[in-house]
Order: sequence, then structure tokens, then C-alpha cells
Amino acid sequence: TVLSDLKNGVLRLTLNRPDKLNSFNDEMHLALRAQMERALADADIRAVLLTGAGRGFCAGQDLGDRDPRKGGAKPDLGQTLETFYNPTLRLIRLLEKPVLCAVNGVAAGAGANIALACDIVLAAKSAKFIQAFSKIGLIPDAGGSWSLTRILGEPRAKALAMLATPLPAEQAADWGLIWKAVDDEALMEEASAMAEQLAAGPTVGLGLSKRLIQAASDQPLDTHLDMERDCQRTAGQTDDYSEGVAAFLEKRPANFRGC
Ligand code: LHQ
Repeated sequence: TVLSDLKNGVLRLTLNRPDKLNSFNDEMHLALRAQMERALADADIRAVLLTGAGRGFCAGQDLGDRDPRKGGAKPDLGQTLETFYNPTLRLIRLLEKPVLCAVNGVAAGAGANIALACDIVLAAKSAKFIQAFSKIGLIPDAGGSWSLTRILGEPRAKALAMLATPLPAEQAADWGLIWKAVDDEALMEEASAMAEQLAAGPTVGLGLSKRLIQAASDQPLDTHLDMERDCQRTAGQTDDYSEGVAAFLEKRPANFRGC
């Protein structure tokens, strides 16, 4: 249910249930989480690129798999989040390596919000982001009520959540919700090139930048300046810093090794 391929430091992950618009069943949840754990553990992986097979990126939870008409008792969706979504969301944020998302088509429900949890999001111009939850009586999960509010502010977050209006990729980019909307035919080439560029980058420094940016809105400037000091101290002790400066002074491209 998740195809994986490791090349040139990029772990490319493809959600692969195209007949169901790559909606999540338990198997796909566990497969994606296992791949994120692999990315955390394997030093040869220096960037992750997440995308979907077929015409959609991901339609969120497989609603056939969680059909409340089946069985007597009401389902515990909190348990579904705790067991399946939240560990993966936490891993994406915790992983101190760039995580790119190439949204190749519709991203709905938790599918939209998993994309928004990634560090850099490129989307095909034909793709749409849909907070589909309100159509079935649910709330934006997979971090959506947090990320939409932080990125867009309350007015747009509330309207998207309550109306479930599809947000086209270009508008998402105009609003700063994603990095860029790209012509459909160019998406995978551009996303792969960006992932390879990042995988050839100073991985420790990139990871520390991610840590700092994610911490920024949770702490006062004073605390944050201390954190920058500590992270820069660490970055300055990497081989990649020495290499970066040497390459600059020798007027040649840097050859970073990620340590
Ligand atoms: C699907 C799905 C799908 C199953 C398309 N499931 N089959 C939820 C509950 C539990 C725990 C906690 O968290 C969550 C989080 C969530 O993610 S809730 C939100 C779940 N997602 C949705 O409500 C989105 C449902 N899908 C749609 O609204 C549409 O499919 C979109 C707008 C994504 C795409 O529309 P179309 O391009 O018109 O495609 P389609 O609707 O014809 O879908 C193609 C096929 O994929 C179709 O199957 P079929 O056998 O008829 O060809 C759909 O049934 C299937 N599919 N999404 N979530």
C-alpha cells in the first residue's frame, strides 16, 4: 500500500491504493509509519518525498473501512487517531530531515492535513485541498485544526473547516498554505529535483533549521535566541560547515556529506 524507493539519499514514498484515491486503511497507516521510522533510523536517507499513485494524492480515511453502519456500538475515532494518524504526524515533525510532499491530485480530509504537515509542499495545479470532515460530521484531524489556524489564521481556517470548500492548489500557494503550485506535467520532475538537492545538502543544519522554525511560535524571542545559539554551535561543528566554507573560498560547489 506504500511503495518505497531509496535513491541518491531520497526516500520516495508513494501512497498506493489508487482505486480508492489512496485513502487510508489500517495496512497503509502502518506501512507509512514504518517508512517514517525507517527514515528516522537510516543515516543514508537525507530527504523524504511523499506522493500518491494515480489521479489523487489521498482522500483521507477509507470510509468503507470505518463504516458506522457496521456493528452495534458507536466507533471510537479517537482511538483511530491515537493508534494510526497521530504517531505518523509526530514522526513527520520529529524527523530532522526535509520531508517534501508532491500533491499530485485531490487531497481530502486527513490526506490534506498529512500533506500540510510536511516541510515543503508542491502541488499540481489541478490538485485541490478539501477539509472534507464537516461533510460527515467530523472535525479537521491529522493536525489540520492546528496547522490551518497557524498558517492561515482563524477566519480562513474556520471557513475551510465549516464549508469544506475545495481550495485549488494555486490559491493554496497564494495564501501561503503550500510552497508552490506547479504545472501537472512538471510536478514530479520538479519535486524529485528539489528532493535530490535537499538530500545533497547539509543534513544536520537543515534538520536544526526545521527544529528551530517549528519551535518559533511556541516560545518567546529570548528563549528562542538561546536555542539558535545552541543549534548554531552544533551546526558549526559539522564537517559540512567546514566543507561549505572551504567550497565558498575555493569558488567550487560544496560536497556535503550530511554530517
Ligand atoms: C473513497 C474515499 C474514501 C473510501 C474516495 N474512502 N473510498 C476519519 C474517520 C475515522 C477516523 C479518524 O479520521 C478520519 C479522518 C478523515 O480523513 S475524514 C475524511 C474522509 N474523507 C472524505 O470524506 C473524502 C471522501 N471523498 C470525496 O469526497 C471524494 O472522493 C473526493 C472529493 C476526494 C474526490 O472526488 P472525485 O474526484 O469525484 O472521485 P470519487 O468520489 O469518484 O472517488 C473515486 C473512488 O475513490 C470512488 O470509488 P468507486 O469504486 O466509486 O470508483 C470513491 O468511493 C473512492 N473514494 N475517497 N475516503
